[in-house]
Amino acid sequence: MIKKNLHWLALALLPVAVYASEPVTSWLFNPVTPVAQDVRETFKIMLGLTVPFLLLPQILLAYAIWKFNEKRGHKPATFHENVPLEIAWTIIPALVLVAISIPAYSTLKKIEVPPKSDLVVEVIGHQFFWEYRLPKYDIGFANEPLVVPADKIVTLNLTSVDVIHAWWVPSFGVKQDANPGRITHAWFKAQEGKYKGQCAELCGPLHGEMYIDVKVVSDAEFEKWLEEKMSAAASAPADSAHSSLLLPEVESEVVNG
Ligand SMILES: [Cu+2]
Repeated sequence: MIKKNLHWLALALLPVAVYASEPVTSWLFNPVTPVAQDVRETFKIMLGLTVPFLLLPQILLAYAIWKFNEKRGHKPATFHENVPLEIAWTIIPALVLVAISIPAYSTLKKIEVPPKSDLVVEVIGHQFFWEYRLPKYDIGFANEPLVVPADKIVTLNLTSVDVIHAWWVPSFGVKQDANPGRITHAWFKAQEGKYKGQCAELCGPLHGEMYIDVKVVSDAEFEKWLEEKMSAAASAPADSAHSSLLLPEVESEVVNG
């Protein structure tokens, strides 16, 4: 009998064991920005606080089905209500929700309020590619990786020329809509590396091909890349120069909080 019980218990505790052994999050992207790290920590806290609410009723239910089975000679109980129990199962989840809201709001604030920007990048969604402009250096390009310096605050001003797109790089914890006629903001401060993303708003038949590549490089590499881009822009015909036509007011709109 005890052996049978242990089987149930082992089965019920399996998700806890899986969660405790870290790899449960290994299928997610590695966080490489402060925001992404906060998002990951918030996710873990939420999972830890909510999984017991999933498990406890299931364990109790399985136990009750086994223990109070009619075949085992149990007569149905006739009691109604249990006020202390009902108060407890209202107050405890309410307190857990309050506990969840603390890291959730502090993470949201971090996402919404960018620190002082080191580099402004205009991100423009097109059906079906991404265009980037660095107004400070008067360069722009499309259909190639965005190159930014490591450990610098990169502010993104996003918009779209046609439909709603969304610039999503999971490792950065950035997922921001790019809306036509509006400018939205996002920011990141990433470690060196190559990161992949994807448009995250269904924008048409080739939406699935709107990949995002970001190369986060050292200051020296970034300077070198800038020089190449600027000399290429200087030698190109005048009409292909990338002035900030779509976003004339963008620089003054940057949040430098
Ligand atoms: Cu899309």
